[in-house]
Amino acid sequence: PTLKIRGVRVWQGRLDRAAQKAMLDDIRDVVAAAPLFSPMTPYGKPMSVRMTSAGRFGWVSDRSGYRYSPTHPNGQPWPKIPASVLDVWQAVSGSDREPECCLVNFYRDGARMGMHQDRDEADFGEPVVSISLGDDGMFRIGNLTRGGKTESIWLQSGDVVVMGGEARKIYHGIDKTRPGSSSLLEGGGRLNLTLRVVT
Ligand code: MD3
Ligand code: FE
Repeated sequence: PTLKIRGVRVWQGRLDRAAQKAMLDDIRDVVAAAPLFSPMTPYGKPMSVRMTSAGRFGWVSDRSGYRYSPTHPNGQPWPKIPASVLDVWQAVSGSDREPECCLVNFYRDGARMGMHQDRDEADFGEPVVSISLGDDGMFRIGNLTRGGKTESIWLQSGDVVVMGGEARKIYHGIDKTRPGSSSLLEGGGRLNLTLRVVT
């Protein structure tokens, strides 16, 4: 990794422009098969980040709460995780399992993700791998409990982040994006792919 912050490993520039474009094409196919939606929080307010998934399970949230589901809210199974994305997992995760969920987060201008832990998965021994595409995103890294001092870094298109071991349960979030910072996505915005073993 080019950077290690509180156990979070960051590979800056892990994907070159050609690899980013190829992956973006694959994600376009995923989004065509499983359209982005605005998950409803249990409080009844839609999230500002739009989402979809690929893999055996996808992350959904509605008035009855959030959970992993084998189907999109439209009732269809999720598309397969693209090989270009699986290759990154193989290269950096150190896991001998395959990811079961590729969550696709799409940030348009003003979208953000509040500080949270990823704790809906059965095995915290399995890492989470994140791939950033498009506009820069300000990633905030906190602690194992809510609150306390935090550190922030800008994630750029092509950066890969791995949360394993202790870091797996750290509070984290995306404060903002930098609109117009990347020309990768035709209409602008930031895409983040997170790979997880769920069961
Ligand atoms: C640190 N997504 O989908 S990815 C999420 O950029 C999520 O869309 C952010 O947090 C995004 O849950 C951040 C980086 C990330 C993902 C999972 C983590 C960092 C993490 C799990 C533990 C610690
Ligand atoms: Fe998260």
